[in-house]
Amino acid sequence: MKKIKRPRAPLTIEQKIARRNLISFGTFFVLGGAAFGGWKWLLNSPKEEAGITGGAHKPLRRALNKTELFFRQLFSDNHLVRTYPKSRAAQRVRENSHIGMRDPGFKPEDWRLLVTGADGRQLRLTIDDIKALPRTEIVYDFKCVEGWDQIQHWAGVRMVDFIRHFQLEESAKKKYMGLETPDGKYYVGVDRESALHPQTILAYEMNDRPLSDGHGAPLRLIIPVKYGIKNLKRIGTMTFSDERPRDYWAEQGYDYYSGL
Ligand SMILES: Nc1nc2c(c(=O)[nH]1)N[C@H]1C(S)=C(S)[C@@H](COP(=O)(O)O)O[C@H]1N2
Ligand SMILES: [Mo]
Repeated sequence: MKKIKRPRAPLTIEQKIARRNLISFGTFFVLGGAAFGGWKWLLNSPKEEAGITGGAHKPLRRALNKTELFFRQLFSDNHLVRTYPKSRAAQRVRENSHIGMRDPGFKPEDWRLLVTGADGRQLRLTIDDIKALPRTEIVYDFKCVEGWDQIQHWAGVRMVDFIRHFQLEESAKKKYMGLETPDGKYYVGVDRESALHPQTILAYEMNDRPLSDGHGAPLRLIIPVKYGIKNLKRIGTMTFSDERPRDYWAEQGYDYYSGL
């Protein structure tokens, strides 16, 4: 005898809600249990021997020690901004605002990049010091919060290469990098991950020519993961801190991160 499959009656709204509640409730318990288990595992994990950081639980310590891993993760190709062939780059590149670039006393030949490490160590670098490092190029879509964008071609040194070369790794572990114009009138704070993003560069060329004054000569920030406002032109100083450095547009109410 053939069994006839009776079609199941469609669930009523109430049944559907009840079922969904049961699922959410279950998920809550499972996840909650996992979190609690994880916490207990951490609490019961062995403590490391006495020392500078003695007493920290080993799994935490392991995470803290992974500087190399930290840098390697920043190099992951997962979050790269889209790039274009050079032929797509604009020849007439837009020039926007010039805050911090109107100091009549500014002499390009006297310019130095003043870097203050987290330990207080100071570097005074010439543009040639910076040009001596490996050169990198990028062609990408530069975006300004005012509503325009343009495919542009920049060249300079990758921030990570700069950090490594001048042995600023310890400083670069701070949560933020602060950059200011030589006269201190325009300034930005950048979160560590964005500052060390593999596409972030200290740029000294545009379209294969040295930066013009208006575009930030002799050195500017090109940070493709951020809107234009963070791309500080004419960098004078660089600092590192766990506190947020002051930020010109954040003070005017713009998002501090201004990420894309
Ligand atoms: N020193 C300085 N840097 C600055 C600015 C500025 O006014 N002063 N404007 C920012 C803004 S809002 C944008 S969109 C870009 C514009 O860069 P550009 O003039 O090379 O197009 O620079 C950024 N960097
Ligand atoms: Mo902008």
